[in-house]
Amino acid sequence: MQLLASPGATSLPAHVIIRELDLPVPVRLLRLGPGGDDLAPLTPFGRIPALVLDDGTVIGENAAILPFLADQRPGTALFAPAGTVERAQIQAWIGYINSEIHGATQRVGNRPHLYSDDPAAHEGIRQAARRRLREAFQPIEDRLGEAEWLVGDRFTIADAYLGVFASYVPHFGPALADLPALAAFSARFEARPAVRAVREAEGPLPFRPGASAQPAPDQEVPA
Ligand SMILES: N[C@@H](CCC(=O)N[C@@H](CS)C(=O)NCC(=O)O)C(=O)O
Repeated sequence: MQLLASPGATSLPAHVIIRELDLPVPVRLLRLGPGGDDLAPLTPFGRIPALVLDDGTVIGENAAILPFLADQRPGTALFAPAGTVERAQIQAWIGYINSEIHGATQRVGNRPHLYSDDPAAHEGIRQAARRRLREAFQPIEDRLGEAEWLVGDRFTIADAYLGVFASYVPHFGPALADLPALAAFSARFEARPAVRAVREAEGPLPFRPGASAQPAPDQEVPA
């Protein structure tokens, strides 16, 4: 197995779970953005993360990859057994973050040119997306105001997924400044030994809202 990733990108949660579970999965770091690696032939949806299995099958999307990685260690506290309410709750948060935080709001704000050909409209789209992003974070803020982690009383794959988006929040400025419980969560997330190890292995965060990701070296992080 091999994980296709890029420094500080939305592949970070999968890399974190590999470290949390000490899975023997090497991580290949690719370059995103202009002049970067062509993801289309490597991944099903032209995006990272992607998990390349030993038989050549490639699985895309955190929503599939995170549970798949956790299931490599049956009984891990990072997920929950099939058929349990906790498993459904963990998957619900991953679905919500994937659609409402990333797809519907964060990506719109970062790439307004995809939503209007008129450059004069881009700033308005960016601001509206940030307002909507703030609203979308409210259920998360509410939950984290009463508990340390999204489900139960322990860190799960849902928290690993949220962790990467929480790390982007300070870059959005005043529109997202008023999320104290999320900020405290982000500090807890970044302090985890697995997250620190991944940050160190991946190198500097290339993410800046409104800008393309900076090229990063195509390198492999050993398992
Ligand atoms: N919903 C996907 C989102 C994946 C995604 O958007 N990946 C971005 C990087 S953060 C990507 O690969 N973009 C392709 C590119 O920038 O060329 C997931 O969470 O797995």
